[in-house]
Amino acid sequence: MSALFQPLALRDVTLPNRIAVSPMCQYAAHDGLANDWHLVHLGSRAVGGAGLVIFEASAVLAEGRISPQDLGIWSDAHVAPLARVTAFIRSQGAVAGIQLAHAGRKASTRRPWSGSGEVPPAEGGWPVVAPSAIAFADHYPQPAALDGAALAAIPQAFADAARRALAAGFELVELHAAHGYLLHQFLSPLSNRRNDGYGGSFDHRIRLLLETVEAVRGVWPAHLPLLVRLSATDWVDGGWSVDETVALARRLGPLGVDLVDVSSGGSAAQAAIPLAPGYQVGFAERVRAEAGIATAAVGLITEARQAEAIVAGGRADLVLLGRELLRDPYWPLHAAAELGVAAGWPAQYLRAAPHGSLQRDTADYALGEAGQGG
Ligand code: FNR
Ligand code: 536
Repeated sequence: MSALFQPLALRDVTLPNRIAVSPMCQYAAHDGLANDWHLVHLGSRAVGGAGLVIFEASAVLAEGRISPQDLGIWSDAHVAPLARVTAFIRSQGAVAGIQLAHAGRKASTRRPWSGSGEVPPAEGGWPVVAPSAIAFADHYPQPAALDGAALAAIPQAFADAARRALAAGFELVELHAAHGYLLHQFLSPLSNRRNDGYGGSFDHRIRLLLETVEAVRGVWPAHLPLLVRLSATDWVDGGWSVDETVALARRLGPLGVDLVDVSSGGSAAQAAIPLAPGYQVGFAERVRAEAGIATAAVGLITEARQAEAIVAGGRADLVLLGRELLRDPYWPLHAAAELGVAAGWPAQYLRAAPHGSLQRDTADYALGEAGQGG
């Protein structure tokens, strides 16, 4: 029996397996609106057998976009184009989730294939905000410190976005508090130098995230799951640490967070990250064991047996794949075949399914006619 292909229940939502599409910016939107690219890209991965498809970082405010081409959910006009995509994903038996995000000081930057660093105002760039007025790196925008009404508006913006996500047909929301974006900027002492109630001590640095979780949980239905993505470590001395990640995760469960998606990095441009297969899995394992909350593992997970071992070994409840699912949208169907599990091949593709991975009720049709036409 495969652990990877066991369903996972999160509140009233049951993921059909433990394989999720990790959120990945496509830099393909105009005015934040989903379009045919998102339908085909995300839809293909639902066809390919992922149990959960998490839409890319979607900006809760226009100024929270990483690039001008980011997906957004800052207005009601964003709902209908997203709903077209979630309806297709659901029709394929997958669950649609969305990552809600604000880029903070890493906003208003060029998409990767159009150079790097700040988009100047003349080219449509905008002023950016952060916990403190410290730029991420050379060629990044100089942020203004968030204060007063603009700071109070952040949890509200995430809550408004969650309400729109529900209207758009999403069954799962993930808050992006990783990779050096706004919520992570508050967590990390590298980017948060405030001396008010939102900076300094651990309790003060985690406050904006906790308030955001509470605001979102207040509007996101009790029967639907809420996830938070964290960077477990900044990978530099004096930065956010794995111990702090565990302590934070202990606080998230009681506020109604169902699963912590454990990534790393993004706070410090100069960090040296020891990349290796599954290099972040140990963090998910620690959070799961020490904070008593479900976790997702992500990062250089590319092999079926590797993913199976992570779940079977109790190191994480869910695996997220990013780049491997860009290379091969049918990775989950191939993984099922490799693990000898019957997988949900789309009826339209049954004649191409390997014999071992057919479900009993479809085998007659798929294997009929000795593989010739018919
Ligand atoms: C990413 N990643 C990412 N992470 C995130 O939390 N929100 C996002 O929108 C994006 N966008 C994004 C775009 C692209 C093109 C890549 C390659 C990556 C990070 C991604 O979700 C994942 O955590 C990492 O890529 C590590 O997993 P893999 O790719 O090694 O499986
Ligand atoms: C990878 N990226 C993450 C993005 C978009 C750009 C690429 C995101 O989270 N929206 C990344 C991984 C880890 C740390 C920083 C960046």
